[in-house]
Amino acid sequence: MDYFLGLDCSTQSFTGILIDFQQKKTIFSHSINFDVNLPQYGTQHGVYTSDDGKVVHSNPLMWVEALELLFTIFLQEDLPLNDIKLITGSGQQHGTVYLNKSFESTLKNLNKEKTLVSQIKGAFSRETSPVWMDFSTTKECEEIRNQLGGLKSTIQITGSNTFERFSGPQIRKFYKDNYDYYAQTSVIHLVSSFLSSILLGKNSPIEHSDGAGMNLMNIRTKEWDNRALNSTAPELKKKLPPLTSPLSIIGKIAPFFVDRYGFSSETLLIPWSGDNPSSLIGVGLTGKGKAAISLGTSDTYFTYLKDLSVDLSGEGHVFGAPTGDYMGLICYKNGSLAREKVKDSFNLNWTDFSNILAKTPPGNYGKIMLPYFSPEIVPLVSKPKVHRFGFDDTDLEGNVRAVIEAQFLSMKIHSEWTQEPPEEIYATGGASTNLAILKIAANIFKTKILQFEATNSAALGAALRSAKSYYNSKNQSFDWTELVEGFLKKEESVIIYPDKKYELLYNDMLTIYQKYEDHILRNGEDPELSRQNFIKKYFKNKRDKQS
Ligand code: ADP
Ligand code: XUL
Repeated sequence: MDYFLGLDCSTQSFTGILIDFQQKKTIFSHSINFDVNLPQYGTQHGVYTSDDGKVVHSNPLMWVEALELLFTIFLQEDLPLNDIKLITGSGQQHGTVYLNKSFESTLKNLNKEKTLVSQIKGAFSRETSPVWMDFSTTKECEEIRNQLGGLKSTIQITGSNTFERFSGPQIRKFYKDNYDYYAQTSVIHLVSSFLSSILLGKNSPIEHSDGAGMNLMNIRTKEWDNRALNSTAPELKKKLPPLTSPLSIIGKIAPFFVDRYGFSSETLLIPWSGDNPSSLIGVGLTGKGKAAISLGTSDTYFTYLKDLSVDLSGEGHVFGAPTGDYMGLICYKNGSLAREKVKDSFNLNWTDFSNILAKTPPGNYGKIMLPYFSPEIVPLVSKPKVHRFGFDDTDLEGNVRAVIEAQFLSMKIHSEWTQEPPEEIYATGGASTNLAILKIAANIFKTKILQFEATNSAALGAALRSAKSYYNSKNQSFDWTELVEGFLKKEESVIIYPDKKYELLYNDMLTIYQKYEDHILRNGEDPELSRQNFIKKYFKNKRDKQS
């Protein structure tokens, strides 16, 4: 029996998916929600946020406890853990974990009678971990970018501009603000490589796909870049684990897990990756002409890239792909939590929210929102503020449709650098269950959208990466597409087609939306007249609803 386990430690939850490769099916899937199942850590949406919203951390011990809880549930469910051939996982990208010199020795001497949490809690040189939602390193971004020779040169070296959430700027801030603790740090892990180390029982390497989200790895050579390291913090190379390719086998599962949970001592491991690269596999984006939207805590839009092509405007990123190629990605901070803000401000549930989307018209009577509920990554907005044109915050229907239209108008505008318009878009993440949201996305992108049954494509991607690596090691190579397709069952997915009758309307709305971004963010001309003309053109018989 060839079973593979895929894990994913995302912002709000920790998921495990066990697949039976021969039967091409998922045999067990379960998520631990941090706020609900581990309330003792006191997180909200999986994180701790400072009053000004800029500092956002999480608790690495909570992630470890979630892993233990999940494995305990596996035991209770009597899953065939002994038959799992290979395990890997993925983690929310960019977040960093700071460990002291006791980390590795602790991992090597774990006692199966005690919990992991109780044994590793003394191994951190920083109690909490900055995560991808953190926005507190603008100064450090500027310092590193200048050291690297400016915007274009930074992008050419690392694949991305410096971003507040990226690991390099975060590490620099820690070094500057807490030098003593930085000095006591023996190893700095990503969320992915930290959890990979726990399963391995020693420090795990960082793999290329997630390493690309640090502003520290050279995107061409896939090695640590000395210029980037030196621009970030002293002695950094000594504190980083080595880099490795995504499918390389890094060892076998640590004896602790064999003794405590009944895994086979022969279970192989490959390094954990970032959640978006893992989703690339989990939605089957292994060829050109397709794109995916992941509507989780963050909203991301990503594509597979056969060849390296960077975004010199500085908004997008190029990460490694688990296939050994590349992926292009843009990330929005105002994803699910912005949608939830609107939903909660009117005391709605998701069904009410969807019903409103279904009954309000595309174009929203010309009501336009720039939805910066919190600082935004794309376009860069440091000071949160929600801008509304043609309505106010008491307009229930207007706000519900405006937030969704704004999110996809922005995504369409800012994703254009990644490739030619895709032929189809795959949707994943918690909000991808919402067909009313996907319908708007399909109309704005003018592209059909496929909704899969599994919303956690990162964990599924991890299980599939495990299978690919295992069969490679047995010289029984499967083509990625062949490997993935059996699991995704595209023929059973729900397809949402764009409605041709809204093509023109959304073309016009895209132009107006872009003008509003220019107006608010770059002092561009006020597009009020264009908005009024839009209202006249599309809603002339509904004057009572206009403003
Ligand atoms: P992450 O992996 O980033 O932790 P998920 O992909 O699990 O997040 O998505 C969680 C989010 O999904 C929640 O914050 C919630 O807002 C959103 N969500 C869940 N159900 C729906 C729904 N029916 N419609 C819209 N959004 C939803
Ligand atoms: C991607 C990003 C987020 C996190 C959390 O660059 O910051 O999507 O990976 O999921």
